[in-house]
Amino acid sequence: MNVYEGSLVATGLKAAVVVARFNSLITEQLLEGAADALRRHGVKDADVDVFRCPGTFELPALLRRVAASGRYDMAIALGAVIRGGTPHFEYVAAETTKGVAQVSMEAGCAVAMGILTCDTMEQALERAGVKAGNKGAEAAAAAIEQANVLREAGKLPPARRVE
Ligand code: INI
Repeated sequence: MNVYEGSLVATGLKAAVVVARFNSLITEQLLEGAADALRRHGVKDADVDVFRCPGTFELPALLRRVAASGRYDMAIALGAVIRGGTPHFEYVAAETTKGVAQVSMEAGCAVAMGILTCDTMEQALERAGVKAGNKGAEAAAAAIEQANVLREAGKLPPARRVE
């Protein structure tokens, strides 16, 4: 049995972090968590580029452009969608998730989703470093692992045919 998996060693890797400004109280905390995780896993600060967009809805388009640049081993999307009194939450959350998924399938690099979808600001704060970890840091670790396993998968030689 041959098992391929990505390590969490990120020395030499380049990362793009795409952050929504909307609910910046939360998203800036996610960014701090992601930046800290990237640093702790060996990514140099100079190899991390941060891109900001207006809201979570705009994340996939910027993520796509950034991922398509070919400059990065990973692209991490950070946003916070918090339920209000209207169905807007549903639309933003659903379309963004689909958009990020589409980018991840097309991108030549690892794509990770650190987008909170919460009922309340309190829930979001908990997931942005207060009580339930930091989803930005988790997304960064996932991006590193995925970047490394994608690289392993990209090195696979074609199967030899026995005829
Ligand atoms: N954007 C968010 O990032 N989070 C939200 O909770 C949110 N809500 O609920 O409205 C939100 N809306 C803005 C949206 O992302 C777009 O920026 C806006 O619709 C302009 O296209």
